[in-house]
Amino acid sequence: MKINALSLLIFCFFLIGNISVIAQDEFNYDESKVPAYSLPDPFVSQSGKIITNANTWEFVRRPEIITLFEDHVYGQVPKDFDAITFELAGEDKSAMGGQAHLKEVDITVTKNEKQITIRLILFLPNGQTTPSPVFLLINHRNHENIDPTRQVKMDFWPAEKLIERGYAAAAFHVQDVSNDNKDTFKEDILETLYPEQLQMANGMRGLGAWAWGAMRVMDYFERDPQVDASKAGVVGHSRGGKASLWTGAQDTRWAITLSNDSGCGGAAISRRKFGETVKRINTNFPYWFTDNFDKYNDNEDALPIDQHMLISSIAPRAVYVASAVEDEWADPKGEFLSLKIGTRVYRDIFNLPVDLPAQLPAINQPTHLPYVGHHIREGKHNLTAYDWEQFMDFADLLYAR
Ligand code: GTR
Repeated sequence: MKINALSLLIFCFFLIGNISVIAQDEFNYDESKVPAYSLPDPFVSQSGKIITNANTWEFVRRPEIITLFEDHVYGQVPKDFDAITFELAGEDKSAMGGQAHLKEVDITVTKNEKQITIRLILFLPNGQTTPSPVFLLINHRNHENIDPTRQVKMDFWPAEKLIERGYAAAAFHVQDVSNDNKDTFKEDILETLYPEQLQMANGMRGLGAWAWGAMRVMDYFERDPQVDASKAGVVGHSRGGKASLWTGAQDTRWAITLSNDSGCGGAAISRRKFGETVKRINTNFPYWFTDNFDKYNDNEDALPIDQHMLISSIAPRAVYVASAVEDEWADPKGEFLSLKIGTRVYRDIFNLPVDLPAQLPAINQPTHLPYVGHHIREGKHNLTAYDWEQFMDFADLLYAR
């Protein structure tokens, strides 16, 4: 049979048409097609004990939940090392036209005579008589987003605006701890400090490494007299938002945990399978999660946790979930539900006045309760000046209490 150019072209169109049908069918954006699901109960321990008070929450249920997330989702986050040092690598006491004091701090962690260094960029507001509250951004985008020279200024990290409002602006790049790349993610802390983790099915991977990095920055905050470490917020966008939630869930030193458009493996309920799914994220980004997470590809109902319990484990410290209406891939409704259901622990265990609306709130109408914040803004998947303004408004309220 002879294949001429026209029939080849027709065949190609046929193929492309079918591929796009397959691609669209694979992911659900239709609320009526969200499967029925039941969520694991944060208030019942693994041995069946009903958790009713802060003591059993703190000492029984919360540690269980953290271990479940380690074993099934993010992997362990080792905390042991031999030494940590902080070295001022650069300083400008009149940065931002005199408004801020810039410190570039090298945080070096040593284990078994091997070292890695995280470069922290920190702007402190000048003219303060008391230590400054601080926001730390876990930056996974280009380095220019956190430019210490401020020749480049991006809304992704509006350091000038933070300074204007009396907050210290801090950021580090994830590449210092684990490169955001499936081939090279091991090269930093994993191969250097914690190689045994790479052999474990519940070992640390990318997101855990980034959370580890944020914790080392907190180690620094606790030692800098210009920083009020008791008023520190950890912020991340998307993959960074997954890492910030995992940071705040484990490390109780953070006063506020903020996630922006964190989606699947972040704030969104996995069982909803709306937009990005567990299988899709494990396929595209296998190096973010621990190996055991693969067991839940097309099998979300078997997860012993869901993401609402990540929110619960932050209690009673403040938590903020931000979404964008055009970011359906991250499932804004699933992100809100997770916050709504997860923060029942704040109310029922810690007696905090947390009562989120029953339905996903309207666009650009933030809900700022004393310990829980939420907004869904107009626009796409991104971390914007609007998001940061809400984060600061929320922190203003919390810290004024
Ligand atoms: C998307 C990915 C998400 C999210 C995001 C990001 O492509 O599917 O899980 O993390 O990237 O980090 O921007």
